[in-house]
Amino acid sequence: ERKCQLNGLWRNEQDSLMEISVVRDNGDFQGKYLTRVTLAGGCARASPLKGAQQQPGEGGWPTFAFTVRWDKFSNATTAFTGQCFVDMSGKETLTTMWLLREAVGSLKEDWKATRVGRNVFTRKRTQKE
Ligand code: B9F
Repeated sequence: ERKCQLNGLWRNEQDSLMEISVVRDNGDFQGKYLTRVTLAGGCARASPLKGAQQQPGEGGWPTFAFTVRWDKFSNATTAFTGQCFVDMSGKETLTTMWLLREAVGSLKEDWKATRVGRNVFTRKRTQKE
C-alpha cells in the first residue's frame, strides 16, 4: 500500500512541482523541487530536496519534514514540515508550513531574513505499483 508514501510527483497550489525519487526504509527521502514562484525573477530551476518521514504506524497519518536548498538562486534555504492525509476516495494531500531563510549580510539584518507560509500538495500523477 503506497498511500502516504511520499515517492512521486506532487504539485502545490502555487503550481510548484516536487519530485521525490528516493525514499529509504528508515524514512529518509530526497528529490528535487521546481518552484513556479520566485522572488528573483528568471526561469524556475530544479533545486535539491532532502527530508525525513515518520514511519506510518498506529499514531495516525505520518508527519515529515524536508529542506530545499535554493542553490540556483543564492544560499537561501526553505524548511517545510507537514503531514500526509488520505480522504475517503484515496486522494492524498500533504499540508505543510514552511520557513524560507534568506542569507543577509549582517546580524543587524537578521530580523528580515525569514519568511513563513503554508503550502498544500496533491499528487500530480499516480505512480505505477
Ligand atoms: O525566490 C526564492 C529566492 C531565494 C533567493 C533569491 C530568490 C527561491 C524560491 C522560493 C520559493 C518559495 C515558495 N515556492 C513554493 O513552492 S519556498 C516556499 C514557497 N513555496 C530573495 C531571497 C530569498 C527570497 C527572495 Fe530569494
